[in-house]
Amino acid sequence: MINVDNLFGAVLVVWIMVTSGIRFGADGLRMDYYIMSCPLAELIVKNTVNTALQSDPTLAAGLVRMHFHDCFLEGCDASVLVDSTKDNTAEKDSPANLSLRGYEIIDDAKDQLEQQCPGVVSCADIVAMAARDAIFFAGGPVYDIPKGRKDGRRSKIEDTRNLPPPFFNSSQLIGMFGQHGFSAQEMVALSGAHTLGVARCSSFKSRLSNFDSTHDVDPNIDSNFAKTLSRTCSRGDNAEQPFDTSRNTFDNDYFNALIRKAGVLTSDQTLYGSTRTRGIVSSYALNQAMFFFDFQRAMIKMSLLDVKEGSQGEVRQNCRQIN
Ligand code: HEM
Ligand SMILES: *[C@@H]1O[C@H](CO)[C@@H](O)[C@H](O)[C@H]1NC(C)=O
Ligand SMILES: CC(=O)N[C@H]1CO[C@H](CO)[C@@H](O)[C@@H]1O
Repeated sequence: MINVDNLFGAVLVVWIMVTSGIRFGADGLRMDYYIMSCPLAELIVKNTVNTALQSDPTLAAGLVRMHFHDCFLEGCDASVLVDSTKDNTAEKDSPANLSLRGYEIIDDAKDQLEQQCPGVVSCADIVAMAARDAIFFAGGPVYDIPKGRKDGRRSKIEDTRNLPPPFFNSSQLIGMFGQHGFSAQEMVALSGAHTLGVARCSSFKSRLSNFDSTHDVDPNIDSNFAKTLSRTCSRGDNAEQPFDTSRNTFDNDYFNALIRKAGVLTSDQTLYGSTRTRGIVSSYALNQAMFFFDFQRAMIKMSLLDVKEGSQGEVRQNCRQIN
C-alpha cells in the first residue's frame, strides 16, 4: 500500500539527494551555471553595467576595484557589499575601502534579477560579472567566468588588513600576491587594472615630501610628474590623480607611464624599479595583446579565490545585508 504521505516523503528524499548532489558536487562552479535557473542573468548584468557606464564611464574603475577587494578579503563572496550594522563594522567602512564606487550598479542588477528569478543569482557572481563587463566596456579583453559563487555570511573591518597598501615595494607585493597563489607576472598583469581610474592625493602624498631619511621627494618620480602630483595635492587630500593618460580606457598606457617614471603610487612605480618585475612591465608596454591575454587569465584566477559553494554560503536577497 502506498499512501500519499509516504510517496511525498520518498519524493522529498530523492529531491534532496538530487539537489544536494548538485550543490556539494566536487566542482560547483560552471560557465553555464544559470542556464536553467536564470538564463538571462548574464544579459541583465551586462545591460545594467553598459547603461550605467554610458552615463558615467568613470564607474568602470569602481567595479573592477570592487571585485579585487572582494576577492582578496574572505574570497569572492560579496562580503565587500555588506553594510555595517549596530553590532558589526563591515569591510566597507575600512579606510582602505574608502572610495570604492559602483555599489548602486550592483543593487540595480540584483533588483532586476530578483524580479526575473528570485533567490537564484548570488551577489558574488554579480560583482564578478560586472567587473568583467566593465573591462570590456572600457575597451579591454573579453573573457568568460565560471558562475555559482555563494555569498558569504561574514564581513568584518579587521579583514581589510589583507589588502596591499600603496607604499609596498615589488618584493612585498610579490609576497602578498604569492600568498593567494599568484606569480610575479600575474601580480604585474593584475596591477595593470590601474589603467582605469584614479588615486586620491592621500594615497601618494608621502612620496612628495619627507619621503625618507635621504630624500625629500621619492627619487623614483620623473621631476615633471612630481610637479603634476603636487599640483593635484594642492587641491586637497581627496583630489584625484588619474593613473595614466586615459582613465576610462583599458589599454597598456599604464605600463608606458611606469617606464617614464610617471607611476602614481609607490606600488606602481616599484614594478619598473625592481629588477624582479621590470622585464614584465617592459613586455606589456611593448605588447598590449600580451598584457590583455595575461590580464584576463589572471582575472579569471582571481575570480575563483576561496569561493564559497553549497552550504558554505547563501544567495543574499539584498546584497547589502546577510539574509
Ligand atoms: C598591486 C597592489 C595594489 C595596490 C597597492 C593598490 C592600491 C590602490 C590604491 C591606493 C588606489 C587608489 C585609492 C584611492 O586613493 O582612492 C587604487 C585604485 C584602483 N585600483 Fe588598485 N591596488 C592594487 C592592485 C589592484 C588590482 C589587482 C586591481 C584590480 C584587478 C586594482 C584596481 C584598481 C582600480 C580600478 C582603481 C581605481 C578606482 C577608481 O578610480 O575608483 N588594483 N588601488
Ligand atoms: C622592500 O621592503 C621591505 C620591508 O620594508 C625591505 O625589507 C626590503 O629590503 C625592500 N625591498 C627592496 C627591493 O627595496
Ligand atoms: C563607500 C563606503 O562605504 N565608504 C566608507 C569607507 O570607510 C569610511 C570610514 O573610514 C566610511 O566613512 C565610508 O562611508
